[in-house]
Amino acid sequence: MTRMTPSEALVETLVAEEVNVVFGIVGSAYMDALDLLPPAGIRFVSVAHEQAAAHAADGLARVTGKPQVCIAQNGPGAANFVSAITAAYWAHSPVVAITPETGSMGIGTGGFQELDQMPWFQACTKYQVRLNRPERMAELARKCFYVAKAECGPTQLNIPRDYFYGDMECEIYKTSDVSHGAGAEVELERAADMLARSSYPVILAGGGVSISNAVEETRALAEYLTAPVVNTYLHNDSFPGDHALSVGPIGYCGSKAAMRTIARADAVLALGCRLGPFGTLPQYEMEYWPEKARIIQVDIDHRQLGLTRRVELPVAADAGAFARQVLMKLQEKTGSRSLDEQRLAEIKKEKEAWREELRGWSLAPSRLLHPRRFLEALSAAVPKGSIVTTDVGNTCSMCNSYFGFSGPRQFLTALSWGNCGIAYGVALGAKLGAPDKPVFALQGDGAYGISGLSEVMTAVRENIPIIAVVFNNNQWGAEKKNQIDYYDSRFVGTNLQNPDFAQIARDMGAEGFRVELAGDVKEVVDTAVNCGKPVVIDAIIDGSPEVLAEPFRRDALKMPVRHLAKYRP
Ligand SMILES: Cc1ncc(C[n+]2csc(CCOP(=O)(O)OP(=O)(O)O)c2C)c(N)n1
Ligand SMILES: [Mg+2]
Repeated sequence: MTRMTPSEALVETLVAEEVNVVFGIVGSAYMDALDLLPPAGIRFVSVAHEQAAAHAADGLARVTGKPQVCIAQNGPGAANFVSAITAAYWAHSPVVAITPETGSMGIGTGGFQELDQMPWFQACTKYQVRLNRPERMAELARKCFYVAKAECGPTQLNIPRDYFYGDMECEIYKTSDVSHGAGAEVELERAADMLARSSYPVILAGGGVSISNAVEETRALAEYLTAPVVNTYLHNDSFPGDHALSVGPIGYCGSKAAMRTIARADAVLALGCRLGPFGTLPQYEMEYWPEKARIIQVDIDHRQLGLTRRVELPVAADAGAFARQVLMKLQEKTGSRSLDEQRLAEIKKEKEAWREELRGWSLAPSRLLHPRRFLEALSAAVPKGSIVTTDVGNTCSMCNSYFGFSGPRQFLTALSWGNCGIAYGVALGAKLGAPDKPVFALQGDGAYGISGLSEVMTAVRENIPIIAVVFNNNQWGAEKKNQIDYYDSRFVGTNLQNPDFAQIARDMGAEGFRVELAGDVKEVVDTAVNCGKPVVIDAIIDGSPEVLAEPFRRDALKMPVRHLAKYRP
């Protein structure tokens, strides 16, 4: 036991958890702890809006696999975290949100910046605690780190502001890492049996494969079975895109090759995967989900098993440990096997057909640079091994069929939270976790306005050289597409009028480039990668109706009905 103040206990806990960076905006509520960060060796990264702080902690957590921290002033500061912490929740990202609050003697009186912060974070955290005595600071902070790691998700440490002060005896130590195990023996037996009997098994590799660093185990199992591997929606980095068995992602704007392949499966191993409902919706007018296939679902969270689809074998386990054990069982049952060359040839043909079709789409005539032509050039120009974050929008969604990855923790996206404005903040954190890798934040012009543009100031001030690519089509394109398809092109609130983003970037101290031709993309990207400064690439692309991708939510939109004469077109 050592004598310390609660502020010291908090900061010492961060040190014990190997936290090097805290993201936030300063506030009087936690001045006492803030003052200790530099001598503790912790960098405070000050952002323009708390949303970006929480996104950055999420980005750093996704890249490092370790829990990361954001902190904000009570009330409005903490409230600004909520959407971004929800993004981290659906990304299964261990973020500890520290939310100082009104002093303990004022709670409930409607004081300055008072907010009951517990309900605000209830639905987007795995664990939340309101510090009830200052002496428990280290213990409860530790609990937040423990649960964030063990349950792969955000936690909230809520601290009445007067509880940073005082004296106490306390013990500081690092939390343990718990492993989730391979699943029960009987489940492993059944899984091996189902896969051995299957004539066309397909592995659906989810975010859990990346999170549990299970790419090698997945690859070994896939090769043993000659099972094609499909990525779940927006987890394009859960299996190496250049592997002969990789067929790409299913879901919105994903790979037709992947969807045609999984449609043929008689058994699906959904590995590290919650089978999110949006991720398996029909696409390209294709009902590809194999309704008759036998499904094995593996997830560390038992609450996700069988939640959205009936599965024959649910297994609460770690993706990597499960895959390793099942492979051993299969080898015992069926000995050594060689790759099925005929199936490999089929997969290759399927992928080539899709690539050809996709190529054709980008060659369609367009007024300005075709977004697909641009994405083709951009994906070719981005150096292998780069980290790419994407936002939510029509152009960003098209990225799903252009970007493949060599390994996990390279493609950081909004996933099912689907919030515009995520990519820049996540990229800020990602770059701090992987300073030697180029980090690209891909955003539509609308999303860039939500959180991006103002955070360029953060990147400059904090010297975080990320490369933003703004898909500038002067519109909220994804929503405009709904108005085109459902509302006879009556545009309400979907047109934008943008300033010169490259010039503004230069004014803010970053580098700025404008691109209007596919042929210029490579040179600009090379310059951006080598310039060592934050860069904004303003890509002027076509946004006409003909070049937009399908609406996101075809599944949920209806043609309008109007009973009142004044609303009839
Ligand atoms: C925070 C938030 N607000 C609104 C939406 C609804 N929304 C989904 S896509 C989209 C348009 C995105 O426009 P932009 O970023 O310019 O990309 P584009 O579709 O033009 O490529 C909007 C507003 C959302 N997903 N998130
Ligand atoms: Mg746009």
